[in-house]
Amino acid sequence: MAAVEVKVPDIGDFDEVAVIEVLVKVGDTVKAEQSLITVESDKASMEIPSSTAGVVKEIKVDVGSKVKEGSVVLVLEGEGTAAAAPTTVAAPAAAPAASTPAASAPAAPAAAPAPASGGGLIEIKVPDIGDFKDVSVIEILVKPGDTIKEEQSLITVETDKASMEIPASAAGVLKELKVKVGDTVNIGDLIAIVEGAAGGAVPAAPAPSAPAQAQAAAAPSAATASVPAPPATAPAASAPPASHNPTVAPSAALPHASPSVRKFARELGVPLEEVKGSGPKGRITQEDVQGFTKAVMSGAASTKASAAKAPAGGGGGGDGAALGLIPWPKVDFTKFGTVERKDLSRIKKISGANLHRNWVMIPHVTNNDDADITELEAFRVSTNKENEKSGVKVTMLAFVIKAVVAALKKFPDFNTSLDGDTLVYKQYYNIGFAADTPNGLVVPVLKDADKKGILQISTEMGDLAKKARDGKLGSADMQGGCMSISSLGGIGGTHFPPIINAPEVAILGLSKSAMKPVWDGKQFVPRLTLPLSLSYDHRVIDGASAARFNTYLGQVLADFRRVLL
Ligand code: CAO
Repeated sequence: MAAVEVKVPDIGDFDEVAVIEVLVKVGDTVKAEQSLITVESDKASMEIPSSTAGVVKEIKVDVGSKVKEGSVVLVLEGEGTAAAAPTTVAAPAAAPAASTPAASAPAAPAAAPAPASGGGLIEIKVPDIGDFKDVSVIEILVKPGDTIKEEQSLITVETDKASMEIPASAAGVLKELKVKVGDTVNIGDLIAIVEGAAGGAVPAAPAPSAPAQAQAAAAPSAATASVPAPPATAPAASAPPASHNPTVAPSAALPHASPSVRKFARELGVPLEEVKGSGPKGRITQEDVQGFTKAVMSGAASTKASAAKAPAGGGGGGDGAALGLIPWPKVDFTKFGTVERKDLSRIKKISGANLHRNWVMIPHVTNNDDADITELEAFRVSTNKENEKSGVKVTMLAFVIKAVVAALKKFPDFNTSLDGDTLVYKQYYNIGFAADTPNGLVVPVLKDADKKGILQISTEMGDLAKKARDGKLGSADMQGGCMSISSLGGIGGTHFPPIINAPEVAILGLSKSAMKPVWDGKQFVPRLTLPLSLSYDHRVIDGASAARFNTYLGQVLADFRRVLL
């Protein structure tokens, strides 16, 4: 077991870069090529990988430290044979020839701007980007018709270890873009066609007096002879090149985050520019991305895109393009009569965005049933009479909340949330209820309903409903729900399919109870029936379970003694 110093490899022309993240700690077992630290200059952020496997004995840098080629990052207790590798990392001279030392001529002439068709059109191609293969285009920074300056960034590309911009080597008017977001590109691929400013090809070397390598570090050029080869930094011929290619700059327009955080955000579909960074200088950390995701999923926040795309009725803001739909019809209603325009309330915009996402993303099925509440209603009426003086009014909803808790206990799959391919089972019983307010729909959550009696539930529900109507609900009042109930019983209707309140997996809709003739085996008898509409997430709950849940719910409402069984 030899102690091995892992050093910063050749990072091109960067003198010093700041350590912005230390990704391992003493005692960690690291694999070869695992990222150890993230460093950042004003032009690139990159992760420095380990060239060898081993156990971290000592870390020689902190967040904020400045490092340069040759600085010791950490000391590893290596695994014998690989022990020599770090030395290779830090010593360009030892780098394999395949890693193209900077001093050797890049394949730049091939990437030099060349008239595409002779008439002043210049092809801009992906420059020599070292060992990178199939890098993803994550951003297009220009559009056809734009007048672009030399060295203006055209696209941003990203690997899992580095993000960088590809600039134009020639000024002119952008005639055609040859790539789009999501494409993968390689050295030599055509990015764009530019009509040269002076009607001709732009000189291949924008600053002939500057040494090629230095120039490239300052302004990597997509199509000029000044594009350098990547520095000789590969720890091994097969090593990932990400940390070794500071020859292209990261997007200034991109939020401040390391490549791995960027990748993490992209996998979750999180718009990084909407995430507030809590790291130094506002850098976005993995925890920030997780926090944002949780806030969106719980309904406490929404992304700009979802808010814009989910106006009531599906029209207006969203064009449906994301779903491959034809655009929302644009109609000049004034052609047919007088109209008045009113902006949606803030609550409507937020709830609309959430409802839209839930409707689109959750495969809903609704199971309809009727509960016989004849006896329960009689009990409710007598309870209200007895408690008249207390001022607490008990409605059917309080009993339904208790019955739902009993059903959740019997069918725990309904008290879950999906987290990727994992189901999170909750061992608490918080029930949300939709409340109609002058400004729109909100869903306060009644906490620990299993521990409360009907009178306490009725009191708390009344308080929460009042707070809702007064616009005074705090975000804590609306968080932590297990399942929601939407009661239209006080208004009317028979059955309706309520929309699940993600990340919950089921919602119960209540409609107006009515006297119905029910066959008791000998005759029809009048029974008060309460319509139950149970919408469930079919990814989590199958139809048979839903039918059992709804049936059990009806049985409990018909006779609460069932809960004791
Ligand atoms: N069948 C028949 N009558 C019912 C009933 C039912 N299922 N549920 C309630 N009622 C009666 C109540 O007993 C009460 O009668 P009285 O006035 O004679 O006492 C009356 O309807 C009004 O009840 P309520 O609405 O004040 O009380 P609640 O506990 O049933 O509901 C709340 C409280 C906050 C949920 C409700 O006021 C509300 O906002 N409902 C609308 C929810 C909603 O908008 N859902 C749709 C969401 S999706 O767009």
